[in-house]
Amino acid sequence: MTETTTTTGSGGETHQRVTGDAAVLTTNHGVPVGDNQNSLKSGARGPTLLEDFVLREKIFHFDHERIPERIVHARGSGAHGVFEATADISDLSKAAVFTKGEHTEVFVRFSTVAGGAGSVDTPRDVRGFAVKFYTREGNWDLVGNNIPVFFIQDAIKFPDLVHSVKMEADRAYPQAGSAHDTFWDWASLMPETTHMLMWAMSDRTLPRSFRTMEGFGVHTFKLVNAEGRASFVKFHWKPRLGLQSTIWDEALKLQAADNDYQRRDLWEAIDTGAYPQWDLGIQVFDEEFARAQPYDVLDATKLIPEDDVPVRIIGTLTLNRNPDNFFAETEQVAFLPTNIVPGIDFSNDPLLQGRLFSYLDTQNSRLGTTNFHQIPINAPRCPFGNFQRDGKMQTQVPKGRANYEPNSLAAHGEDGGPRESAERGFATVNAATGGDEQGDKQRIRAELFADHYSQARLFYRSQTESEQAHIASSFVFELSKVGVLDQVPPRMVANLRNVDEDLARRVADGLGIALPEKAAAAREPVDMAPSDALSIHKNMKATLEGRSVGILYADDSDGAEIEALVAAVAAAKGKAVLVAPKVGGATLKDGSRRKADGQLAGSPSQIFDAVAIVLSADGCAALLKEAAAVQFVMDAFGHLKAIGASDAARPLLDKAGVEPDDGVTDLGGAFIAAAGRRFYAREPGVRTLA
Ligand code: HDE
Repeated sequence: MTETTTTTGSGGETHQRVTGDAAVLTTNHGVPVGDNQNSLKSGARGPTLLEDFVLREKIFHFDHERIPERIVHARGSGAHGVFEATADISDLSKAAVFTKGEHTEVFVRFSTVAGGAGSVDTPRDVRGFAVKFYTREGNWDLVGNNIPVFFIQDAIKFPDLVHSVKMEADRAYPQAGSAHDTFWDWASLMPETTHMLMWAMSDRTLPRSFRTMEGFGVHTFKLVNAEGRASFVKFHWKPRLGLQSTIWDEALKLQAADNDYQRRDLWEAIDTGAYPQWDLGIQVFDEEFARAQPYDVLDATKLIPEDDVPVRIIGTLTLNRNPDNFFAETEQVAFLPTNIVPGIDFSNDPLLQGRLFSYLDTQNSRLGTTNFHQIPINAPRCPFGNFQRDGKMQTQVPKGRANYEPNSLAAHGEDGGPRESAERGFATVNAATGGDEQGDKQRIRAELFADHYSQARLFYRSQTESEQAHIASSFVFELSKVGVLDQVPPRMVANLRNVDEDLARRVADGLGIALPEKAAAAREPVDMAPSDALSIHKNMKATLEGRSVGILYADDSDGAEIEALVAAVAAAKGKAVLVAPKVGGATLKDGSRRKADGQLAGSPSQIFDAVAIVLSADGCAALLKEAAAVQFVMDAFGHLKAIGASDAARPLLDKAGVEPDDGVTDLGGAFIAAAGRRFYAREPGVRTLA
């Protein structure tokens, strides 16, 4: 079936979209193409002719299919959705997007930071969490990350950060990872990175999926109410599925198993109607609170403990539609922290201030035109218009003579164009009421910015024992990858002594180096009360919802056992995935065939959250000689996952070194309960951590 639809864009222009397979193929200029298989030649074996405009246009366009990838956050995955405001915060903000009951369309792009567009989904890296709200008062972009703080305090250091972490300038590796000389050289010389490094070395940078990570606006912003009163605010996204992360060995193996692990997870979740959801929370505070803290709220390397200012939930984000086209939408979407709406405002955070310049600028080099706002994914969904004109790729066709203002064209019946509105328009909060300070022009930072360690310590001390071990081990791993720059690891450990002596000792031991002298702190750190909100383990949900169970079976397996499991997993809102030695399936005990979803060799257990082994004695005996089967079980155990097994499958568990614990069960209800969890207590028995 062919369907041709004509839609009208926001500028009044029309777009034609043809679906189906029977429409006539045309050139870009609408000329029907008679032959899409052969170029025009002078004789069957003769040269190709320059006059072949069909060939030339096709190759010309193809040659220019790629645009410059983002300098950071190049690899990303996007989705459409809706934001629903669920609380009345009109006392704080007049923004339409926050009107209780208001539904606003959104586009969200998740990303890694360091790798190129074609890199993998699972390096140890910060994740971008960028949300474009198409509000009825214009687009608001909340361009955040999955970590609430940042590496640097001042925008002037951003190019240094990015140069140091991306692949090294001469050798062009490593791709997508910070475990190399130049990053740690730079970071160890920049104590202000310490707090963010703690987060980066934790499992926060190994999220299990985009659906199970938090998002943060990072900077302090302002909310402004109808009376013009401003309050400070921090934005938080809290995943409905709770927090989940992988562990390092698993992340490494995931990279081999599926480069697109998180992109696929997001796509499939939306595709199957398991719409990912986050609650939007705000931490609101005033100037008096800000002044009383031992840190500066304008410093992006600091967070505000939730125990001091609880997060208040004001809305829900639901991602419910996959993009129609990756390039047109996910690649061309342009996020701008300068996209702000009446009722929200910037703070003087010097990092945010730098971003306000950068993003507009980068879109011109990436998308090649000042008219990038006309690309459908970037265009506001509300009416928009002004007197800006022309430029590359102009798609709007304004009528009449009004391209200047003021004008009096209306007096003669001509369209005079739009006008500013003091009532409805965006008005910057007066600095005096916004709580900001100004002064002489100086290259300087505020006094409390000099405290680089208090919150790094707060973060470390808020973690569980297992999480602390992961952090120490990550530092050891990353610093072990520093090659010739011998001075770097001790310099880093010297900084860590200001965070926590035990952490510093563990990292030094893990590296096999002597504990260096403590680095001098620019400002002595203070102790802050630990906060449960900073731990992943304390914010996990024991649920199968959003998790997958790999069910390994083979010839002679019991079909009833398999079906019971599949039904139980589905009832618990999980996803069952059948894995067999051959993807065509296996012949079950009753002689029937059961098709598999994945072949064993291509479906290692790291792509699942829990595994079930359903084998007969004969089936098990056969798989004992199959390395992929042994590895399947061994990795599930090593990655701290639940393993359910039929009695006859025990020899496979034994060969894989599985030892009994709460996560090793039979195939009944105990398995379904266990499959929604990870068994971190198992870890000391399966690997040595720093
Ligand atoms: Fe970005 N950042 N950034 N960044 N950033 C970009 O903009 C920049 C910072 C973040 O999915 C670029 O369109 C500067 C903090 C995300 O398209 C660029 C500074 C946070 C994304 C840029 C920062 C972020 C970007 C590259 C320091 C968390 C991906 C392409 C002053 C709050 C958005 C582009 C997407 C992308 C500059 C710091 C998050 C070059 C100069 C802090 C999620 O403009």
